[in-house]
Amino acid sequence: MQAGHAGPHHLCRRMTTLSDFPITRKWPASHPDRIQLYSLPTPNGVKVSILLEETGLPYEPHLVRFDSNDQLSPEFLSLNPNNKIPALIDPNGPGGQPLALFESGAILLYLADKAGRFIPQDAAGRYACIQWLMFQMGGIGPMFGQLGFFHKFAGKDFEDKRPRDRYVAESRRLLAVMEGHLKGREWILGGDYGIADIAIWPWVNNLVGFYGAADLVGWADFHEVQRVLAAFLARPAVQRGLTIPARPAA
Ligand SMILES: N[C@@H](CCC(=O)N[C@@H](CS)C(=O)NCC(=O)O)C(=O)O
Repeated sequence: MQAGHAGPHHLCRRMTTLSDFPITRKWPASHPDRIQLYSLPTPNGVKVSILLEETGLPYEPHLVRFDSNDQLSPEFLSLNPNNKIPALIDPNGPGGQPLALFESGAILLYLADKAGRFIPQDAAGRYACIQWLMFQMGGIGPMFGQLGFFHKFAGKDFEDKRPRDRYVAESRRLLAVMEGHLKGREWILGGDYGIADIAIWPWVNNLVGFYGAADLVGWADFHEVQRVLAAFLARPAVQRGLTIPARPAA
Protein backbone atom coordinates (compact mmCIF):
# COMPACT_ATOMS: atom_id res chain seq x y z
CA MET A 1 0.00 0.00 0.00
CA GLN A 2 1.33 3.46 -0.91
CA ALA A 3 2.23 5.83 1.86
CA GLY A 4 -0.67 8.12 2.61
CA HIS A 5 -3.24 5.78 1.09
CA ALA A 6 -6.12 5.19 3.46
CA GLY A 7 -6.48 1.42 3.75
CA PRO A 8 -9.37 -0.37 5.47
CA HIS A 9 -7.75 0.03 8.86
CA HIS A 10 -7.69 3.81 8.48
CA LEU A 11 -11.26 3.86 7.23
CA CYS A 12 -12.37 2.00 10.34
CA ARG A 13 -10.69 4.50 12.53
CA ARG A 14 -12.21 7.45 10.74
CA MET A 15 -15.70 5.98 11.31
CA THR A 16 -15.46 6.68 14.99
CA THR A 17 -16.18 10.29 15.66
CA LEU A 18 -19.13 11.31 17.77
CA SER A 19 -21.22 12.34 14.76
CA ASP A 20 -20.97 8.77 13.37
CA PHE A 21 -23.25 7.58 16.19
CA PRO A 22 -26.89 7.64 15.01
CA ILE A 23 -28.06 8.61 18.52
CA THR A 24 -26.55 12.08 17.96
CA ARG A 25 -29.18 12.74 15.25
CA LYS A 26 -31.99 12.59 17.80
CA TRP A 27 -29.95 14.12 20.62
CA PRO A 28 -27.43 16.47 18.95
CA ALA A 29 -24.31 17.35 20.90
CA SER A 30 -23.83 21.02 21.74
CA HIS A 31 -20.43 20.14 23.20
CA PRO A 32 -19.08 17.21 21.15
CA ASP A 33 -15.87 17.18 23.16
CA ARG A 34 -17.78 16.28 26.34
CA ILE A 35 -19.11 12.95 27.59
CA GLN A 36 -22.63 12.49 26.21
CA LEU A 37 -25.09 11.06 28.76
CA TYR A 38 -28.50 9.73 27.68
CA SER A 39 -30.61 9.28 30.77
CA LEU A 40 -33.54 10.13 33.03
CA PRO A 41 -33.38 10.76 36.79
CA THR A 42 -34.42 7.24 37.88
CA PRO A 43 -32.41 5.18 40.42
CA ASN A 44 -30.32 3.67 37.59
CA GLY A 45 -30.00 6.95 35.71
CA VAL A 46 -28.86 9.09 38.64
CA LYS A 47 -26.01 6.73 39.50
CA VAL A 48 -24.18 8.09 36.47
CA SER A 49 -25.11 11.76 36.87
CA ILE A 50 -24.08 11.60 40.56
CA LEU A 51 -20.70 10.09 39.70
CA LEU A 52 -20.17 12.65 36.94
CA GLU A 53 -21.02 15.44 39.36
CA GLU A 54 -18.67 13.96 41.98
CA THR A 55 -15.76 13.69 39.52
CA GLY A 56 -16.24 17.05 37.80
CA LEU A 57 -15.69 15.38 34.41
CA PRO A 58 -17.30 17.64 31.76
CA TYR A 59 -20.47 16.07 30.33
CA GLU A 60 -23.61 16.91 28.43
CA PRO A 61 -26.85 15.28 29.69
CA HIS A 62 -29.65 14.39 27.27
CA LEU A 63 -33.15 13.56 28.47
CA VAL A 64 -34.60 10.22 27.30
CA ARG A 65 -38.37 10.49 27.73
CA PHE A 66 -40.33 7.35 28.55
CA ASP A 67 -43.67 9.13 27.98
CA SER A 68 -42.76 9.30 24.29
CA ASN A 69 -40.93 5.93 24.31
CA ASP A 70 -37.62 7.56 23.35
CA GLN A 71 -35.83 4.45 24.65
CA LEU A 72 -37.46 2.43 21.85
CA SER A 73 -36.45 4.82 19.05
CA PRO A 74 -34.01 3.48 16.44
CA GLU A 75 -31.52 6.19 17.45
CA PHE A 76 -31.52 5.09 21.11
CA LEU A 77 -31.47 1.39 20.21
CA SER A 78 -28.41 2.00 18.04
CA LEU A 79 -26.54 2.77 21.29
CA ASN A 80 -28.34 0.38 23.65
CA PRO A 81 -30.23 -2.51 22.02
CA ASN A 82 -31.54 -3.30 25.53
CA ASN A 83 -33.69 -0.11 25.44
CA LYS A 84 -32.77 1.08 28.90
CA ILE A 85 -31.18 4.18 30.36
CA PRO A 86 -28.49 5.12 31.27
CA ALA A 87 -26.24 5.02 28.21
CA LEU A 88 -23.21 7.08 27.39
CA ILE A 89 -20.64 7.99 24.74
CA ASP A 90 -17.24 9.27 25.76
CA PRO A 91 -15.85 10.99 22.64
CA ASN A 92 -12.38 10.64 24.16
CA GLY A 93 -12.37 7.01 25.29
CA PRO A 94 -9.52 4.49 25.41
CA GLY A 95 -6.90 5.18 22.76
CA GLY A 96 -8.49 8.57 22.10
CA GLN A 97 -11.40 6.84 20.32
CA PRO A 98 -15.08 7.28 21.21
CA LEU A 99 -16.43 4.69 23.63
CA ALA A 100 -20.14 3.82 23.81
CA LEU A 101 -21.44 2.05 26.91
CA PHE A 102 -24.71 0.92 28.47
CA GLU A 103 -25.42 -0.85 31.81
CA SER A 104 -24.94 1.49 34.76
CA GLY A 105 -22.47 -0.81 36.55
CA ALA A 106 -20.15 -0.88 33.53
CA ILE A 107 -20.49 2.90 33.15
CA LEU A 108 -19.62 3.50 36.83
CA LEU A 109 -16.51 1.33 36.54
CA TYR A 110 -15.42 3.07 33.36
CA LEU A 111 -15.89 6.59 34.70
CA ALA A 112 -14.25 5.84 38.06
CA ASP A 113 -11.25 4.37 36.24
CA LYS A 114 -11.14 7.37 33.93
CA ALA A 115 -11.22 9.79 36.85
CA GLY A 116 -8.88 7.63 38.96
CA ARG A 117 -11.21 8.26 41.90
CA PHE A 118 -14.18 6.64 43.68
CA ILE A 119 -12.74 3.15 43.16
CA PRO A 120 -9.91 1.70 45.27
CA GLN A 121 -6.60 1.75 43.43
CA ASP A 122 -5.29 -1.46 45.06
CA ALA A 123 -6.33 -4.79 43.53
CA ALA A 124 -8.05 -6.25 46.62
CA GLY A 125 -9.98 -3.04 47.26
CA ARG A 126 -11.00 -2.91 43.61
CA TYR A 127 -12.51 -6.40 43.78
CA ALA A 128 -14.34 -5.55 47.02
CA CYS A 129 -15.81 -2.55 45.21
CA ILE A 130 -16.86 -4.68 42.23
CA GLN A 131 -18.38 -7.22 44.63
CA TRP A 132 -20.72 -4.63 46.15
CA LEU A 133 -21.44 -3.18 42.74
CA MET A 134 -22.58 -6.66 41.64
CA PHE A 135 -24.62 -6.97 44.84
CA GLN A 136 -26.51 -3.86 43.76
CA MET A 137 -26.82 -4.81 40.08
CA GLY A 138 -27.93 -8.41 40.70
CA GLY A 139 -29.76 -7.98 44.01
CA ILE A 140 -30.91 -4.59 45.15
CA GLY A 141 -31.84 -3.16 41.74
CA PRO A 142 -33.93 -6.07 40.43
CA MET A 143 -35.56 -6.90 43.80
CA PHE A 144 -36.41 -3.34 44.85
CA GLY A 145 -37.56 -2.68 41.29
CA GLN A 146 -39.99 -5.63 41.38
CA LEU A 147 -41.24 -4.51 44.78
CA GLY A 148 -41.95 -1.12 43.21
CA PHE A 149 -43.98 -2.80 40.48
CA PHE A 150 -46.09 -4.84 42.90
CA HIS A 151 -46.47 -2.10 45.52
CA LYS A 152 -46.70 1.18 43.60
CA PHE A 153 -47.26 0.50 39.91
CA ALA A 154 -49.52 -1.79 37.86
CA GLY A 155 -48.99 -4.82 40.11
CA LYS A 156 -50.48 -3.12 43.18
CA ASP A 157 -54.01 -4.01 42.06
CA PHE A 158 -53.25 -7.72 41.74
CA GLU A 159 -55.36 -9.65 44.19
CA ASP A 160 -52.76 -12.31 44.82
CA LYS A 161 -50.23 -10.70 47.19
CA ARG A 162 -47.73 -13.56 47.06
CA PRO A 163 -45.50 -11.98 44.36
CA ARG A 164 -45.42 -8.70 46.31
CA ASP A 165 -44.65 -10.51 49.55
CA ARG A 166 -41.83 -12.42 47.93
CA TYR A 167 -40.12 -9.17 46.88
CA VAL A 168 -40.85 -7.56 50.26
CA ALA A 169 -39.11 -10.47 52.01
CA GLU A 170 -36.16 -10.41 49.64
CA SER A 171 -35.81 -6.60 49.92
CA ARG A 172 -35.90 -6.84 53.70
CA ARG A 173 -33.28 -9.59 53.62
CA LEU A 174 -30.99 -7.44 51.44
CA LEU A 175 -31.43 -4.48 53.81
CA ALA A 176 -30.51 -6.75 56.74
CA VAL A 177 -27.34 -7.84 54.91
CA MET A 178 -26.40 -4.17 54.50
CA GLU A 179 -27.32 -3.37 58.09
CA GLY A 180 -24.90 -6.01 59.39
CA HIS A 181 -22.16 -5.00 56.97
CA LEU A 182 -22.38 -1.27 57.77
CA LYS A 183 -21.82 -1.65 61.51
CA GLY A 184 -18.50 0.09 62.19
CA ARG A 185 -18.21 1.30 58.59
CA GLU A 186 -18.73 4.84 57.37
CA TRP A 187 -19.48 3.78 53.78
CA ILE A 188 -19.94 0.47 51.97
CA LEU A 189 -16.18 -0.06 51.64
CA GLY A 190 -15.33 1.42 55.03
CA GLY A 191 -13.70 4.86 55.08
CA ASP A 192 -13.75 5.52 51.35
CA TYR A 193 -16.89 6.68 49.59
CA GLY A 194 -17.16 5.48 46.00
CA ILE A 195 -19.11 3.82 43.21
CA ALA A 196 -20.42 1.01 45.43
CA ASP A 197 -22.24 3.72 47.42
CA ILE A 198 -23.27 5.59 44.28
CA ALA A 199 -24.84 2.37 42.93
CA ILE A 200 -26.65 1.35 46.12
CA TRP A 201 -27.97 4.48 47.83
CA PRO A 202 -30.14 5.88 45.04
CA TRP A 203 -32.05 2.56 45.13
CA VAL A 204 -32.47 2.58 48.90
CA ASN A 205 -33.59 6.21 48.71
CA ASN A 206 -36.12 5.31 46.04
CA LEU A 207 -37.46 2.33 48.00
CA VAL A 208 -38.44 4.40 51.02
CA GLY A 209 -39.10 7.62 49.08
CA PHE A 210 -40.80 7.35 45.72
CA TYR A 211 -41.96 3.74 46.16
CA GLY A 212 -43.29 4.45 49.66
CA ALA A 213 -42.29 0.98 50.87
CA ALA A 214 -40.69 1.96 54.23
CA ASP A 215 -43.36 0.37 56.46
CA LEU A 216 -43.57 -2.68 54.27
CA VAL A 217 -39.86 -3.49 54.63
CA GLY A 218 -39.57 -2.54 58.33
CA TRP A 219 -37.37 0.48 57.63
CA ALA A 220 -37.32 1.58 61.30
CA ASP A 221 -35.15 -1.47 62.16
CA PHE A 222 -32.31 -0.48 59.84
CA HIS A 223 -30.41 2.20 61.76
CA GLU A 224 -27.06 1.78 60.03
CA VAL A 225 -28.70 1.85 56.62
CA GLN A 226 -30.58 5.02 57.59
CA ARG A 227 -27.35 6.64 58.82
CA VAL A 228 -25.42 6.05 55.62
CA LEU A 229 -28.34 6.99 53.38
CA ALA A 230 -28.57 10.34 55.22
CA ALA A 231 -24.82 10.94 54.77
CA PHE A 232 -25.13 10.12 51.07
CA LEU A 233 -28.07 12.48 50.56
CA ALA A 234 -26.17 15.28 52.33
CA ARG A 235 -23.49 15.38 49.62
CA PRO A 236 -23.92 18.37 47.26
CA ALA A 237 -22.93 16.32 44.18
CA VAL A 238 -25.59 13.74 45.07
CA GLN A 239 -28.23 16.45 45.42
CA ARG A 240 -27.31 17.84 42.00
CA GLY A 241 -27.06 14.43 40.34
CA LEU A 242 -30.49 13.33 41.58
CA THR A 243 -32.15 15.88 39.26
CA ILE A 244 -30.02 15.37 36.11
CA PRO A 245 -31.12 15.30 33.33
CA ALA A 246 -33.92 17.64 34.41
CA ARG A 247 -37.41 16.26 33.83
CA PRO A 248 -39.66 18.44 31.69
CA ALA A 249 -42.04 20.68 33.65
CA ALA A 250 -45.29 18.78 34.27
N1 LIG B 1 -29.33 -3.09 34.48
C1 LIG B 1 -29.65 -1.83 33.87
C2 LIG B 1 -31.06 -1.44 34.24
C3 LIG B 1 -31.47 -0.13 33.60
C4 LIG B 1 -32.95 0.10 33.76
O1 LIG B 1 -33.71 -0.75 34.25
N2 LIG B 1 -33.41 1.27 33.31
C5 LIG B 1 -34.84 1.59 33.35
C6 LIG B 1 -35.07 2.87 34.12
S1 LIG B 1 -34.50 2.78 35.79
C7 LIG B 1 -35.31 1.80 31.92
O2 LIG B 1 -34.61 2.39 31.12
N3 LIG B 1 -36.54 1.34 31.57
C8 LIG B 1 -37.11 1.61 30.28
C9 LIG B 1 -37.69 0.38 29.61
O3 LIG B 1 -37.51 -0.72 30.15
O4 LIG B 1 -38.28 0.54 28.55
C10 LIG B 1 -28.65 -0.76 34.33
O5 LIG B 1 -28.26 -0.83 35.50
O6 LIG B 1 -28.27 0.12 33.53
